[in-house]
Amino acid sequence: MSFCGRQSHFVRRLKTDSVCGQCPPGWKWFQNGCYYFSEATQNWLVARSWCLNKGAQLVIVNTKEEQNRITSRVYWLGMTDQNVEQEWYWVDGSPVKLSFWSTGEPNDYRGEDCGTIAIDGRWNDISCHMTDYWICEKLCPSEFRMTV
Ligand SMILES: [Ca+2]
Ligand SMILES: [Ca+2]
Ligand SMILES: [Ca+2]
Repeated sequence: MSFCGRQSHFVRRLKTDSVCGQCPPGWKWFQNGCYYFSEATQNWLVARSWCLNKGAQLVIVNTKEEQNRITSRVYWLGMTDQNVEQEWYWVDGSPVKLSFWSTGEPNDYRGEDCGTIAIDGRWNDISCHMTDYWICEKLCPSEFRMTV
Protein backbone atom coordinates (compact mmCIF):
# COMPACT_ATOMS: atom_id res chain seq x y z
CA MET A 1 0.00 0.00 0.00
CA SER A 2 1.32 3.43 -0.89
CA PHE A 3 1.91 6.10 1.70
CA CYS A 4 -0.99 8.09 0.29
CA GLY A 5 -3.28 5.08 0.61
CA ARG A 6 -2.26 4.62 4.20
CA GLN A 7 -2.71 8.28 4.95
CA SER A 8 -6.21 8.35 3.52
CA HIS A 9 -7.04 5.32 5.64
CA PHE A 10 -5.74 7.19 8.67
CA VAL A 11 -7.85 10.23 7.80
CA ARG A 12 -10.87 8.00 7.41
CA ARG A 13 -10.30 6.58 10.89
CA LEU A 14 -10.22 10.08 12.32
CA LYS A 15 -13.47 10.88 10.58
CA THR A 16 -15.00 7.71 12.00
CA ASP A 17 -14.28 8.97 15.47
CA SER A 18 -15.44 12.50 14.83
CA VAL A 19 -18.61 11.64 12.95
CA CYS A 20 -19.78 8.58 14.82
CA GLY A 21 -18.01 9.14 18.11
CA GLN A 22 -19.52 12.57 18.55
CA CYS A 23 -23.22 12.23 18.09
CA PRO A 24 -25.51 15.27 18.35
CA PRO A 25 -26.12 16.45 21.92
CA GLY A 26 -28.50 14.05 23.63
CA TRP A 27 -27.69 11.20 21.22
CA LYS A 28 -25.61 8.17 22.14
CA TRP A 29 -23.12 6.48 19.88
CA PHE A 30 -23.27 2.70 19.40
CA GLN A 31 -21.55 0.76 16.63
CA ASN A 32 -22.71 2.19 13.30
CA GLY A 33 -24.98 4.94 14.47
CA CYS A 34 -26.28 7.50 16.89
CA TYR A 35 -29.29 6.75 19.09
CA TYR A 36 -31.81 9.03 20.74
CA PHE A 37 -33.78 7.69 23.71
CA SER A 38 -36.83 9.88 24.23
CA GLU A 39 -37.75 11.36 27.58
CA ALA A 40 -41.33 11.94 26.48
CA THR A 41 -44.04 9.63 25.20
CA GLN A 42 -45.96 9.84 21.94
CA ASN A 43 -48.02 7.62 19.71
CA TRP A 44 -46.16 5.60 17.11
CA LEU A 45 -46.81 7.92 14.16
CA VAL A 46 -45.74 11.06 16.02
CA ALA A 47 -42.63 9.28 17.32
CA ARG A 48 -41.82 8.14 13.78
CA SER A 49 -42.21 11.70 12.46
CA TRP A 50 -40.05 13.07 15.27
CA CYS A 51 -37.20 10.79 14.19
CA LEU A 52 -37.65 11.61 10.51
CA ASN A 53 -37.45 15.32 11.31
CA LYS A 54 -34.05 14.66 12.90
CA GLY A 55 -32.76 12.87 9.82
CA ALA A 56 -33.19 9.58 11.65
CA GLN A 57 -35.78 6.85 11.92
CA LEU A 58 -37.44 4.79 14.61
CA VAL A 59 -34.98 2.14 15.71
CA ILE A 60 -34.57 -0.97 13.55
CA VAL A 61 -33.15 -3.96 15.40
CA ASN A 62 -30.56 -5.55 13.14
CA THR A 63 -28.51 -7.57 15.62
CA LYS A 64 -28.66 -9.19 19.05
CA GLU A 65 -26.09 -6.63 20.22
CA GLU A 66 -28.30 -3.76 19.15
CA GLN A 67 -31.29 -5.44 20.79
CA ASN A 68 -29.34 -5.71 24.06
CA ARG A 69 -28.18 -2.11 23.81
CA ILE A 70 -31.69 -0.66 23.60
CA THR A 71 -33.29 -2.81 26.30
CA SER A 72 -34.04 -0.64 29.34
CA ARG A 73 -37.72 0.37 29.33
CA VAL A 74 -40.72 0.15 27.03
CA TYR A 75 -39.93 1.81 23.70
CA TRP A 76 -41.51 1.94 20.30
CA LEU A 77 -39.69 -0.01 17.64
CA GLY A 78 -39.68 1.07 14.00
CA MET A 79 -41.88 -1.77 12.84
CA THR A 80 -45.52 -2.25 11.97
CA ASP A 81 -47.92 -4.70 10.36
CA GLN A 82 -50.49 -2.04 9.54
CA ASN A 83 -50.29 -2.67 5.79
CA VAL A 84 -50.86 -6.42 5.85
CA GLU A 85 -51.89 -8.04 9.10
CA GLN A 86 -49.19 -10.29 10.60
CA GLU A 87 -46.64 -9.21 7.99
CA TRP A 88 -44.17 -7.16 9.97
CA TYR A 89 -41.96 -4.64 8.24
CA TRP A 90 -39.36 -2.19 9.49
CA VAL A 91 -39.77 1.48 8.66
CA ASP A 92 -37.06 1.15 5.98
CA GLY A 93 -39.28 -1.33 4.12
CA SER A 94 -37.33 -4.46 5.03
CA PRO A 95 -39.20 -7.47 6.46
CA VAL A 96 -38.67 -8.35 10.12
CA LYS A 97 -36.56 -11.50 10.21
CA LEU A 98 -34.52 -11.52 13.42
CA SER A 99 -37.15 -11.10 16.15
CA PHE A 100 -37.55 -11.23 19.91
CA TRP A 101 -41.31 -11.54 20.35
CA SER A 102 -42.62 -12.33 23.79
CA THR A 103 -44.49 -15.62 24.18
CA GLY A 104 -47.88 -15.36 22.51
CA GLU A 105 -46.97 -12.15 20.67
CA PRO A 106 -47.70 -10.59 18.29
CA ASN A 107 -51.35 -11.26 19.10
CA ASP A 108 -53.03 -8.28 17.37
CA TYR A 109 -55.27 -7.86 20.41
CA ARG A 110 -58.05 -5.50 19.28
CA GLY A 111 -55.96 -4.55 16.25
CA GLU A 112 -52.42 -4.00 17.47
CA ASP A 113 -50.16 -2.97 14.60
CA CYS A 114 -47.07 -1.33 16.11
CA GLY A 115 -44.09 -2.96 17.78
CA THR A 116 -42.60 -2.24 21.19
CA ILE A 117 -39.68 -3.58 23.15
CA ALA A 118 -40.42 -4.25 26.82
CA ILE A 119 -38.18 -3.75 29.83
CA ASP A 120 -37.07 -7.40 29.58
CA GLY A 121 -36.24 -6.99 25.89
CA ARG A 122 -39.25 -8.97 24.67
CA TRP A 123 -41.32 -7.54 21.86
CA ASN A 124 -45.06 -6.93 21.93
CA ASP A 125 -47.46 -5.46 19.42
CA ILE A 126 -49.70 -2.75 20.83
CA SER A 127 -52.12 -0.21 19.42
CA CYS A 128 -50.30 2.44 17.39
CA HIS A 129 -52.47 5.03 19.17
CA MET A 130 -50.98 4.25 22.58
CA THR A 131 -48.20 6.51 23.80
CA ASP A 132 -44.73 5.24 24.66
CA TYR A 133 -41.14 6.30 24.77
CA TRP A 134 -39.25 5.84 21.52
CA ILE A 135 -35.76 5.41 20.13
CA CYS A 136 -34.42 7.04 16.98
CA GLU A 137 -31.46 5.63 15.14
CA LYS A 138 -29.30 7.61 12.75
CA LEU A 139 -26.72 5.68 10.76
CA CYS A 140 -23.31 7.14 10.14
CA PRO A 141 -22.57 7.79 6.46
CA SER A 142 -21.49 4.44 5.00
CA GLU A 143 -17.89 5.52 4.35
CA PHE A 144 -17.48 6.27 8.03
CA ARG A 145 -19.00 3.11 9.44
CA MET A 146 -16.88 0.96 11.68
CA THR A 147 -16.56 -2.71 10.82
CA VAL A 148 -17.86 -4.73 13.73
CA1 LIG B 1 -30.38 -0.71 13.65
CA1 LIG C 1 -51.51 -6.37 13.76
CA1 LIG D 1 -49.83 -7.67 21.74
